[in-house]
Amino acid sequence: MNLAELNAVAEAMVAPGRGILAADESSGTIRKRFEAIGVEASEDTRRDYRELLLRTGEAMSKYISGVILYDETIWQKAKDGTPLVALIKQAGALPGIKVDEGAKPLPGCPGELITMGLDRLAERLPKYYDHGARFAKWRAVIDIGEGIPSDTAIRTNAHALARYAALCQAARIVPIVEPEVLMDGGHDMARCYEVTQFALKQTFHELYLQRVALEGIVLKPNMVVAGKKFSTRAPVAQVAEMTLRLLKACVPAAVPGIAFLSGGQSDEEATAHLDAMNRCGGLPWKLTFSYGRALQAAPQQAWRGRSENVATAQRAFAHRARMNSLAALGQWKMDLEKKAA
Ligand code: 5MM
Repeated sequence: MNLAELNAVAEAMVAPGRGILAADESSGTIRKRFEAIGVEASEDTRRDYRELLLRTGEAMSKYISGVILYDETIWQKAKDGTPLVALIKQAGALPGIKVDEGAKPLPGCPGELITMGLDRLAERLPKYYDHGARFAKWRAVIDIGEGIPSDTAIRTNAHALARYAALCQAARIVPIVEPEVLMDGGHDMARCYEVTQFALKQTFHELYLQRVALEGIVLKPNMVVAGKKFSTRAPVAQVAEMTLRLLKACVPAAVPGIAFLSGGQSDEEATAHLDAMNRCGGLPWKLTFSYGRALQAAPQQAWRGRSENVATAQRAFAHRARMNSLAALGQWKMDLEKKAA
């Protein structure tokens, strides 16, 4: 493992004012997203949509440091024959690859999931590296509900994340470590804090046991927010304060950066929370975004599968990328959203 090389990639992923586009929806997830905008999912429509994003010059060259791709996408070519990976590199961003194979039921733990994909991962990683991938992603899914999460689910998922991270670093690929505590339930912020704390503590313990160099990873956590079915939404300042308190207690300073998932927050909430945290300053790691829905909901709505809407969709994507870039610098203002509306 060349730690300097891994560290340089990790630092580039969280460079000031830049963040990650999570465009790695699996075929099932992108089908759902396309259904919502009346688009039939096929290899071609998935390619056309991802090409639209990657050809958004302003977003890709100024605000996006890297793009997480799904296995199908990383091998695809644009309509004119240019490999999609080449579009990313031409814009000055880094190609990344989701290497997990999705979450399956965890035996003995009803309602809980374990992320799959460790078998043959050591053989798959060099192929992605040779094709240009310089970072990877693995997402563990932790649900909060009646009697869950169990210790078993937290520990087993943390172990898998650490095994994945060690394999990535051995293959010269920076692992994005994503233990996602879902915001689907009716729980309050304190419960989110408690569960996320357990997940992060356990994940860093396992990373230590698997001898993962923290200077060569990027952490992708959820923020501390109440479940979607909880009665009230907390003020932005409270989400920022609790999330920072949690991260300071759990994430070693050796980690170059933290790139949040949006997790079902509205576009503006995800931006406002990131901005509020960065305004606090004095943090040992960079804080940026690795958003899927909070970067793509607007361009998907604008596109709706029609070629005549491509330019409008690209403007919508560039706008969200710029707003989140400002938030990563602690320089976002709600007025900027209104002016664009
Ligand atoms: C883009 O969605 C990613 C892939 O999801 P599936 O494997 O379930 O299809 C997802 O992992 C995403 O990268 C993260 O959850 C962050 O996305 P959000 O939308 O939460 O910002």
